[in-house]
Amino acid sequence: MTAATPDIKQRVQQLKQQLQKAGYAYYVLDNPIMEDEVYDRLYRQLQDLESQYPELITPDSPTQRVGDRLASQFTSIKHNIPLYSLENAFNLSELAKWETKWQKQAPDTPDSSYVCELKIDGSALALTYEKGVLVRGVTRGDGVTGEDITQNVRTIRTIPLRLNLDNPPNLVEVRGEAFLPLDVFANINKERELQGESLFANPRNAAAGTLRQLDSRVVDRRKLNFFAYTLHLPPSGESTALQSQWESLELLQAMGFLVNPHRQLCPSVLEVEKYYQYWETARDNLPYMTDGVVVKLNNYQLQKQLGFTQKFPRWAIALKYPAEEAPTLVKDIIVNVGRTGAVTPMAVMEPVHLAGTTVQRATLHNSDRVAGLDIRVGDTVIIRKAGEIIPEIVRVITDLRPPDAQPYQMPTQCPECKSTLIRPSGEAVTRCVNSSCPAILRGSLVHWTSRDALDIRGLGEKIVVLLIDNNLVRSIADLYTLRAEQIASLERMGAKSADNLIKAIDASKQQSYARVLYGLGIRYVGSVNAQILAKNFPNIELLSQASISSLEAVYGIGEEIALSVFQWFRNPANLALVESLQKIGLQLSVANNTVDNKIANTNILAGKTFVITGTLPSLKRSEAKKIIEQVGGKVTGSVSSKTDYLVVGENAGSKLTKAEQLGIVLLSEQKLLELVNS
Ligand code: 0OW
Repeated sequence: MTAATPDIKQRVQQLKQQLQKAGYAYYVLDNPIMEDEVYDRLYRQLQDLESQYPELITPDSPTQRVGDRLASQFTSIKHNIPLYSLENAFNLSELAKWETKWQKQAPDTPDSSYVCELKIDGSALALTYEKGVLVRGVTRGDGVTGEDITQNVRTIRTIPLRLNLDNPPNLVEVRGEAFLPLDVFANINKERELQGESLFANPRNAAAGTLRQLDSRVVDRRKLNFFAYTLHLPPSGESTALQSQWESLELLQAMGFLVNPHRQLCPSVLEVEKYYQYWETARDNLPYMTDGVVVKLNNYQLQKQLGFTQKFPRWAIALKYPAEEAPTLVKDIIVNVGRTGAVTPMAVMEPVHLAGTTVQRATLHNSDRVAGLDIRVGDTVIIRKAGEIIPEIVRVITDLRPPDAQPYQMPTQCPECKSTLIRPSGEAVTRCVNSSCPAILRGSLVHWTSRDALDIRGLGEKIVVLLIDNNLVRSIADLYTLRAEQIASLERMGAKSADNLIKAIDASKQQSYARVLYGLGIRYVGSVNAQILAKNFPNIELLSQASISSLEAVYGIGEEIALSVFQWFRNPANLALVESLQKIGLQLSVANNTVDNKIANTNILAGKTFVITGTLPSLKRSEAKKIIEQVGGKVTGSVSSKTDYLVVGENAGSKLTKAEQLGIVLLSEQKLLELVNS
C-alpha cells in the first residue's frame, strides 16, 4: 500500500470535520446543513480513503461509530465519581419539606436558585473524554460500578466522539440519560411482536436492554438518544471554574451535547411549583418518556456545602408525577395464540379510564407471571399505565378476593386446534406447535399479506378468517390457487371485490425476494434482516443451504437469527411451502427481481470497475456480475490500471498476480457482499 500524501491527509481531515459538523446539525440541532445524499457521498469518500489508507483512521471519525465485532461480554468499571440516584418527592408538600431541610443546613446561602430539568425516563450513562476524544462509556450499574459499553455508546449520534472545544482538558466526565424516543420504542415493540418475541414494557427497559446488546449493530439500528445533564471538569485554579449547574448545562450544549431544551432556572420554589404543574400535562406531548422533574440547587458552592447522604445528593430531588393507577375487576383470563404459536394469557377487565385511554385488557405475559401474581377471575387488581405504555397489573388486592375464586390454570390444549401445548424447557412461553393450527395459519396469512411483506391490499384479517373458516386455504400457497367465484361466495364479498382481490393476490407475485423472505415469518427475521439475507444470499436455494456459521458471518445477522433461519429450512413443511411458492412464480431470488429492490436504486459502486476471477463459494459469476451492476458498478474481463477491485474466488489465475502487481484492492465474495450492503 502506498503511504498517504499530505493532500490525502488534509482531505481526510476536511471530510471528517465536514461530516462531524453535518452530523451535529442533523442529530443535535435537528437542523440539517446538507441533503442526505450529499452527506452519504462525503461519507463514502471518507470510507474509501480510510480503506485505502487505514493509518488515517482515528477513533473520532464518523465512520467509526458502528463496530462490526460482537462483544463477548462487558467489563466492569468503577466510576471515578459515583453516579448517585435521587431522593424522591411525590408531591409539592414533600418538596417543601425538602427545601426546609436543606435550608436548615445552609441558612445563609446567598444563592438559593434552582435548576429544573425534566426527569428523562431512560438509562443513565457516564462518558469519559480524554483530550476531547470519547474514550469510554459506562452504564450506571449500582452507581459505584458499571459496565463498559463504549462500543454501543459510540453508535448514539447525539454523543459527540470529539468535544467541540478548542483546547480540551485532559479529562472530562459527562453524565446523562440514554433514552428511546416513543416512536422508536413503538417500532421496536412492533418488530418484536411480529417476531414473536416478548415486548419491552416501557422505553426505560428498552433503552437499558438495548445498551447491553453485545452486537453494536443492533444498538445502531435501535436509534438511541442521549440528554446530557452533568459535567465534571478537572479542578482548575482559575476562577473560570464552573460555578453552577446552569452554566454546566450551557457548556455541555456548547461542547456538542444534546441538553434538554425545557430546562429552567427558577429563582425560588414558587417557579419550581409552576414548572412542575405545567409539565404534568405538557409532557404528554413530548416525543420521549419523563417521570418527573429533577430539582437541583444551582449554586456549586452550596452543592458542595450540602454534600451527599449515603445514596443521594442533598442538593437535588426528583419531584415525581403520580403514576396513573386504578383498581378494576378481572372478568376473565383468556389466552391468545400468536402467529408463532406463542400462547399468551390476557386479563379481561372491567373497562377503566387510565392515562388518557380506556383500558380493558392487560397482557399477563406467561404462566410464570400469572403464578407470580396469583391473579384469579373475580379478583380486584391495581393496574398501572405510565404514558403511552402497555398497561401492567401491579398487584392483586387479595382482601377483596371472592371466596370461590380459583387459581388460574393455563390450558393444556390449544384453544384453537385442541393439540397439546408444550412449554420448551428453559422458556417461559407456552406454545402450540401444530403448524396447521388455525391461529398459526391465521397469523401467518395476515403477516404474509401485511404492508411490509407481500402487501396484498384488501386481504385483511377478516377475509383471512373467512377463507380459513370456509376451508378455502390451509397454507400461504393456497392463496394463489383461489378462484374469484370462491371468494365471491363469502359473506359480504361481491364479484367485483372478489375479482380485485384475485388481481391483488396475483400482482403480489412481483413483490421482491426480500419481501417474500420477510413474509415467510421466520422467527427473528424482520423486514430489515430479510433485506440483509436477500442481499447476502441472492436466491432461496443459497439461503436454505447456508450453514449457521455462514449466516452468522453476515453483517447484522446474530446467532439467534442464524439458528432460527437454519432450523426453519430444516422443517419439511417449510421446504414444501417454498417449493409451492417457486412453482406459483413468487420472486425467490434477486437476479430477476424487479419490484421494491432497494439495491437496484442505489448507485454506491458508480464509477467503480470490477473484475471477477476464480470460482466463488456461493455466487454464480453471473449473479455476482448482476449484483455489482445493480448498484452502479462495471464488470470487465481483464485486469488493468483502471480496475478498482478484483473479486477473487478459488483457483484464481494470472488476473490475481497482475492485480497484486498493480496494488488493486482484492475482495472475497463476502467482502463484495458487505461492500454492496454498505
Ligand atoms: N433522569 C434525568 C436526570 C437528570 C443527577 C446528578 C446527581 C444526582 C442525579 O433526567 N436530569 N439529572 C440527574 O442528576 N439525574 C437524572 O437521572 C438520575 C440519574 C441516576 C438515576 C436517575 O436516572
